[in-house]
Amino acid sequence: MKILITGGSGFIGSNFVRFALESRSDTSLVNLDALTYSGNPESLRDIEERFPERYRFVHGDIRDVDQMTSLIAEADIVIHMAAESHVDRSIIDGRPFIETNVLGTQCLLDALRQADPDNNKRLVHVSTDEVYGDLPLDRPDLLFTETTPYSPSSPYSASKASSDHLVRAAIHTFGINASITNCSNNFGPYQFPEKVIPLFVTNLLQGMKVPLYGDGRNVRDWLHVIDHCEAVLLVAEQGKAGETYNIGGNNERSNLELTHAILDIMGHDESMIEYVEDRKGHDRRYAIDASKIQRDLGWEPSRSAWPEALEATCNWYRDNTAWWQRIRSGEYRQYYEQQYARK
Ligand code: NAD
Ligand code: TDX
Repeated sequence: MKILITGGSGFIGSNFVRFALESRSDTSLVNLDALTYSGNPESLRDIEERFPERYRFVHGDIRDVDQMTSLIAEADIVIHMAAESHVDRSIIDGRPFIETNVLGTQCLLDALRQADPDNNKRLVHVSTDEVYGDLPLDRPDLLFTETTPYSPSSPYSASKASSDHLVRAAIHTFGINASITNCSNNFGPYQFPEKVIPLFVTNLLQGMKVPLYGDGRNVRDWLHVIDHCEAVLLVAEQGKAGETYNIGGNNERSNLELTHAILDIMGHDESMIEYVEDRKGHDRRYAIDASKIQRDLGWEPSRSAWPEALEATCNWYRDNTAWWQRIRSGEYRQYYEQQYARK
């Protein structure tokens, strides 16, 4: 099986590359990535050495339709993960989100149709639970299902919702062989330290406080990244064309609960919390009903147990300081200072 992944040098992408090559010995993989600020070749250095015959990196942009067409022509499966992925950055400037997430997805669909007019190739479009908007804190019975109406609230989630609609339209209009996955918050190794878990852990490792937005009562559902990768690969191999699959960890935590768990693991107390101004339009709660993928494909999370999986993740950042110190000392520093100076 030949897989083309977009965005394979990012957090989920690099974990997917490693998981797919390690778990499928008959699979080769091409990773097309533009190496924006969140794409990091360091995350796949070992893979280049371990799988020289089965892994190839291509530096490129999903908006380059000609290059995408020739890469798709050589693949059996396309896993589309490339995106601008950070809500806070989309609040500062939404334009790159439209350019990559919306225009980029349309370019990928155009390339797919040129490379594969008979719709033999399989596409998995990787998306987020944030397209459904948010849920009230006082209705724990409510969960997002695959038929929940789209109601995105940030520029990021609006751009991901648009990309989902473009894929749905291409399925309906042109009959492409695609499925969409909508997943909750991922955690694990190689996550860019602007997202809450690696940000808080690396702040503590550097003796800094952790900036908690608002009252800290917002709730997220946390899924280990390898559980997500396993689900995406399963959808690619066995999912039905035209179907959407929600993927979640059944692991809802308030940000305050998450923060206390991280402080405990890292040996700190709540004096290290700094309450800062809330995120604009901050979604209150996300929660996924993942019963469809469990029923149809037999998937359920097996690596997201709390707090063990969180502890293993904190330990990974503790043991891999070189990976994140290079990021935190570079261009990202400027973003951090700008972002938290405003709060
Ligand atoms: P990330 O920001 O860590 O990685 C994104 C990757 O895409 C980077 O390697 C970047 O260089 C690449 N990229 C960006 N623009 C590109 C372009 N124009 N052409 C080619 N490559 C480009 O993001 P992530 O957290 O790994 O998320 C991956 C996907 O999963 C995204 O589509 C995101 O919306 C979705 N998702 C993420 C989460 C999460 O919790 N992180 C949850 C659900 C869904
Ligand atoms: O400094 C912070 N302080 C804080 O309290 C940061 C960065 C975040 N938070 C809060 C905001 C959220 O309620 O923590 C929660 C998680 O924030 P993020 O890590 O930025 O993730 P989120 O906004 O929930 O979005 C993530 O999950 C869904 C990913 O970034 C998206 O790509 C994915 O689609």
